[in-house]
Amino acid sequence: MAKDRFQAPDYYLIDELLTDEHKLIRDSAREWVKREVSPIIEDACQKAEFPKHLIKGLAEVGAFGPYIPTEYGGGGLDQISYGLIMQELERGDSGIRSTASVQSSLVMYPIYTYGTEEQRKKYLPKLATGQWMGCFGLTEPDHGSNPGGMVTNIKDKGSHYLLNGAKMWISNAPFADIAVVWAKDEEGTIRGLIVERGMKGFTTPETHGKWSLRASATGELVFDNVEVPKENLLPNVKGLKGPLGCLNSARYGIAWGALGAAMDCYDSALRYSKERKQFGRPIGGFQLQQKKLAEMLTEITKGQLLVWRLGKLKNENRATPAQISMAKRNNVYTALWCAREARQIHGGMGITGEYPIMRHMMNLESVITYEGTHDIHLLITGMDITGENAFGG
Ligand code: TGC
Ligand code: FAD
Repeated sequence: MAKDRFQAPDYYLIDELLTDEHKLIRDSAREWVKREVSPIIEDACQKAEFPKHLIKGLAEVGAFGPYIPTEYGGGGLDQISYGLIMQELERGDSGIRSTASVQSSLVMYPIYTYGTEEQRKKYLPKLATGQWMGCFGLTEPDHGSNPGGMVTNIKDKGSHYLLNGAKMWISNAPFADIAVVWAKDEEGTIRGLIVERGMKGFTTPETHGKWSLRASATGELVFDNVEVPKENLLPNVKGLKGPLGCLNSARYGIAWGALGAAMDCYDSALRYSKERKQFGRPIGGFQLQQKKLAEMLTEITKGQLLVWRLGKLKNENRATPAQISMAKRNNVYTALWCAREARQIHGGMGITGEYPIMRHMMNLESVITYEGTHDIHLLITGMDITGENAFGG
């Protein structure tokens, strides 16, 4: 890949809405991505390998549990800081942001929010430093958009729970030390458990052949009569609202993250349009290319304002799940659309690994599906504004 010359677009001077601390956090994540991610990411994607050596650096830039209190090893930061870190990581690659999203919002968040004090102390500091990595098992082969239908189950055996079932499409599964797993108890109530690698009957086969998120490891979680100690149950939540509460936090991070990918595509396309000449002039001088660039910047700017406002609401505990759905849906779609426009501006070069465009585009095909599909988020908005449930069933 060519040298990383990224310059972030900020058409509406949104920097002025950020504190000095926000900018410091954002800039250090940006520098780290330029130094550590950009030089190796194309190769990692081509080889379909998760660059595990980045875990230490991710912890050092505060990507693991930015908003978890410092007494548990987290960053103690606000929600806008969290968003900015996700934006910068996904500017590098969606798979790198995915690793951090899962660790922060889908593993540390539920342990912090639904766990006991002992669980917080045992797991959170090690997750914050990346000494332990986690994954989140909600989706099953037959239950994706409808996780409430899950069949993975636990039975109370007195001294322990007996866990059976399978999860699929699980980010970080192949190398995770622990998994936060959602399963139904004998009454059919969804409960969360912490399952540790090494427990007998627990395996994590890797999913191969992906054309998307190739620098992120994806796998299954298979539970064959796994004996999970009772102290590994997350006691403070019951029902689907447990996993969905985690998703609110992760979807919020993705709304910021996807903009990072969009900004990278725009920046690369703008530079290319000034440097590439056809018919004796830079292609940026043609109206058709200007239309693409102007519309990309317009959509990015709208997305930036959306997440900034959402972050303010989230800091005040006023962001609703439906508002988060709107931002996730809009910003991921914006990013995918920008990637497609940028790909055209780069002409044939746009399909090569010389530029980040095609990698972002393929990654975003997963991002638009995971954490609730584009359709599901529209239905969440539809239900919120009409009061009518159009999910069916
Ligand atoms: P429904 O009857 O509407 O709700 C059941 C209970 O949950 C509550 N609830 C929420 N609570 C917190 N946050 C939310 N966002 C919530 N949405 C609903 C609700 O109030 C109710 O509570 P209670 O107390 O009455 O029991 O549930 P439903 O079965 O009709 O399903 C609703 C639906 C479709 C919106 C939901 O299930 C959904 O969002 N589906 C999409 C599934 C999804 O997003 N899966 C993501 C898997 S994880 C992942 O993709 C990680 S990728 C990570 C990476 O690599 O970055
Ligand atoms: P389905 O639910 O089968 O949907 C198929 C199509 O039907 C979609 O277009 C959908 O929008 C549409 N559809 C479904 N229901 C309706 C409806 N009611 N009305 C209209 N249209 C509908 N999950 C985890 O638990 N943990 C992870 O870490 C994780 N990581 C992932 C990583 C990757 C790379 C990918 C691709 C997925 C990951 N997922 C993870 C799973 C992801 O959350 C699911 O793929 C997603 O929720 C959709 O489920 P599905 O793939 O089963 O699609």
